[in-house]
Amino acid sequence: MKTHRIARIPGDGIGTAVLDAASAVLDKAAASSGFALESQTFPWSCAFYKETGAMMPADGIETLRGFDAILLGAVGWPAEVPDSVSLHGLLLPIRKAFVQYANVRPHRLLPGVEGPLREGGFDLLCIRENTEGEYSGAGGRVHQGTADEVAVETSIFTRTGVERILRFAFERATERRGKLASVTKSNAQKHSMVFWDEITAQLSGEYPAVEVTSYHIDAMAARMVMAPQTLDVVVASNLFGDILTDLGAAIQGGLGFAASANIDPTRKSPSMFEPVHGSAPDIAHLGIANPMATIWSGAMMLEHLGERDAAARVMTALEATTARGIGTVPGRDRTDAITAAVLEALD
Ligand code: GGG
Repeated sequence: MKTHRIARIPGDGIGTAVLDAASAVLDKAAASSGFALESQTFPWSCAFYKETGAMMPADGIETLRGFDAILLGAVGWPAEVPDSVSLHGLLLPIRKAFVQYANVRPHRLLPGVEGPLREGGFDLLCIRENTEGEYSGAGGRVHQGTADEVAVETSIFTRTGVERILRFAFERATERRGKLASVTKSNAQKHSMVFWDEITAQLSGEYPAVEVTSYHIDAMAARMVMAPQTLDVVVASNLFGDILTDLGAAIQGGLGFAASANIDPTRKSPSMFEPVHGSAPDIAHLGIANPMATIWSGAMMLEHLGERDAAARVMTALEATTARGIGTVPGRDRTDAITAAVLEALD
């Protein structure tokens, strides 16, 4: 039987609950589609950091390299571990080491889910640059603790990095409705963002079927709220993409619905699939975490692994569940009940 090797990293807070839910659904879809998911679970998390002083072992990246894909829950918490440690100690090194330069985040309303907007019909795909930009980690602090203290955080944009994410976005727009929105703040940031705009203009000649519009981040934030139905593919830098996709989650009904895929388009390394949301420690022990985003991320993983039929069946089951009104209101239904309903819809 065809087998895909999956590294599971539940992480912190609600990460375990949502990952267990997704694994139950994905395993069932695999079994009925004639393949298997051979999963190994790694306890790498903030709790692991508290015990060992690191978010993952020194050979963590090499361990993950032996897998076909990584499924991650959420990191961040307990509070005494700074968020920057969880991000720079686990998520960002994985994205960078495996050149997962495209963070793909779909935003649309599932049936039965009421977003906060009056016009519900939108279907947009955010592509976030995932390996450089504002999250490069370059910078430092001097004169700490004094009145002269200075902190510098340097954004790094390379031609290779910008060109490859823009090409990826142009290609997604070509496959979809042929519209690409490129997001910068090039009126204020006159080096990196002007560079991004120039490369967008250079590439647009190679994709004549794609209509490209450049937006400033502030205008795009307003457009995603006021007129998301006018958008198809949206591409942005690491920080801007991170912020816009929480906004995308909000218009699709909440963070419980926002899925994501950290993709290495060359397929030389494992890609990583995770919900957009964090560890939500305030609800971690209440049993009410919404597993929809993680199940959807799992469907994206199956699609990436070439299991198109199983991926489509998982999405159909997810949509059948929300169409029944299950899991559609944040905090109302229990994680177990939502998972059971998705499993039942997979029959
Ligand atoms: N679901 C993954 C998670 O815990 N994300 C928390 C977070 O802060 N992510 C920031 C990022 O995606 O760059």
